[in-house]
Amino acid sequence: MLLSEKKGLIFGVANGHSIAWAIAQEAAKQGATLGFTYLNEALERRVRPLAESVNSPLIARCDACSDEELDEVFKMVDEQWGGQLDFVVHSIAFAQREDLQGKFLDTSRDGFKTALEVSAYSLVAVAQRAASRMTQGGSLITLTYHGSQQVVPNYNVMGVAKAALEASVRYLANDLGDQNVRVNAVSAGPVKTLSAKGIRGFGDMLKNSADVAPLKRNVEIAEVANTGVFLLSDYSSGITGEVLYVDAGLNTKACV
Ligand code: NAD
Ligand code: 0WE
Repeated sequence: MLLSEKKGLIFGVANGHSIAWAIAQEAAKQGATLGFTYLNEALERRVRPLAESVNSPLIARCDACSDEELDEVFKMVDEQWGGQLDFVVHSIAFAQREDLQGKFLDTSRDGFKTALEVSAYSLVAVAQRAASRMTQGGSLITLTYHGSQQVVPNYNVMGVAKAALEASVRYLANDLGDQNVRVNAVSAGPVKTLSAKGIRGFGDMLKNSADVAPLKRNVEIAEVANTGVFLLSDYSSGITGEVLYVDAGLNTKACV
């Protein structure tokens, strides 16, 4: 088993369709002990049974914009796991709905701040608290999307937030390398999740992506999860500061 003896925190499960949940399931299968956070009471109802199904007693509410709630989660790690932490899955993103349509040009100051704080700074805030507990080395992963590199219609401020997130992965990897804490991102192709559901035209996008991608299909959520677990495991011990695409090859294609 790839993750036996390892303990990890999973941020970003909303329901059974979340990418974070797919990673958690595979991590549990590979022997990891897991802790889960959820954003609010509404999601607690969904996350608690999922966490219990993989025997995780560590479940905490955590809005990644709240330093107090973040501190509380890591206090639970200290109390329940004696401060031992081996990995973190960061799978959090949010932009105001009105900023995921129309022109990026129209992004408000407040919308920009929200998207960048929730989707990019939250990784820094998590890394600050996780790294000091990763005394035997560790691995942090986050989820990103190609809209950080090229213009994807309507992705708008989220593309800018993902560019900040990917740069943060490189800077964090450099800061934490000397304690053998690795930081990487998985760049997933489009996957039908709660976050994707609200997006107009997502169905057409899935269809088009499958036609264009070298593998002539969309990526499966389990494939994203398997790569996530690889990056959490010692099999990836030489990889840090990297953005690894799991998108059936879609990012390699030019639009001609
Ligand atoms: P999802 O809706 O299941 O997950 C998003 C999570 O972010 C939710 O659990 C939500 O509660 C959490 N979140 C939002 N604001 C938060 C806050 N302030 N504090 C704490 N948590 C907060 O959707 P998903 O598709 O699984 O998204 C997970 C990650 O994968 C995101 O970073 C997303 O950008 C990325 N991603 C998704 C796709 C896709 O097509 N679905 C593709 C590439 C990357
Ligand atoms: O990162 C994402 C989506 C993240 C997301 C989704 C929502 C929907 C609901 C962030 N904030 C919100 N806010 C809401 O109110 N993806 C990679 C999926 C995605 O979203 C798109 C995409 C793809 C792909 C938006 C436009 C175009 C393509």
